[in-house]
Amino acid sequence: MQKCIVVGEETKFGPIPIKGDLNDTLPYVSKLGYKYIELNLRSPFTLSMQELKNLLSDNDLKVAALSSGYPYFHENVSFTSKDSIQRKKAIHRINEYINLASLLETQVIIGSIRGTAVEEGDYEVFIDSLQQCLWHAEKMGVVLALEPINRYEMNLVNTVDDGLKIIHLLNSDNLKLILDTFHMNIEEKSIYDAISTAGDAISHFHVADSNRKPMGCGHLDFTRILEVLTSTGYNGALSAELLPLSDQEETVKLISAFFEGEGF
Ligand code: LER
Ligand code: MN
Repeated sequence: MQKCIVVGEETKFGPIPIKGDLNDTLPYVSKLGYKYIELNLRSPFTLSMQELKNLLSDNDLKVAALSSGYPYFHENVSFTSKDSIQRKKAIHRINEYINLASLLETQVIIGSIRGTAVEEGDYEVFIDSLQQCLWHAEKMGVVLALEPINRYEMNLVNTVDDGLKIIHLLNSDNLKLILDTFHMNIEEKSIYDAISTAGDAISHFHVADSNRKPMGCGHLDFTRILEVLTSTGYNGALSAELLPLSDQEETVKLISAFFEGEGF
């Protein structure tokens, strides 16, 4: 497994430990010793492809996953939008992230973009949108990582079982799960069993403590979580997606202390 940290541009989405201009943040995380980042971009076109590639290679960084929540938080579009033009826009925007992911050889997280089911039939609409993106992802050789998210944020796909049901339904090697310890702590009967059940469907992993603060600030047992995760054969990134404390340096210090303590 590799230590990883979420880096993003300014957005309404809170749990990004390092926010700001990528020209400043990428050199910063590289100096902190990270080789992998998760990128939360306002748009796949924030930087030209060449600029982004140069910035990554100059700082010896690889992208473990691309977040894709920006169109949901800032453009008011989702996979379940009532207005079909808005829904098509959400699909189109995710397909643009898929195109970028293909060039960066990474995966795309499918989280908040799912939107909310409000009436009968909305689940099917969500599945239809996801299927359309999945066809594009298959064509581009990109994995979509579906994230179970807790009920206070979303009502579509809260648990690992919900996610696995969709994986079985759509039956594609390009559809996987990203698990998040913060959400699992709210939704799962046992975080450990949920990780084991997800098994080789896991393609990415978010770490945050029970209160979504840096690991060590809450009550999750990360040593045991990592033991179970290792036993599934997972060898991807452990990505710190968490709420920054008021002091960014302190946040980064706590994340580093966690990774060091776990032998990274
Ligand atoms: C995104 O990775 C996440 O965990 C969600 O809380 C997004 O709303
Ligand atoms: Mn997450």
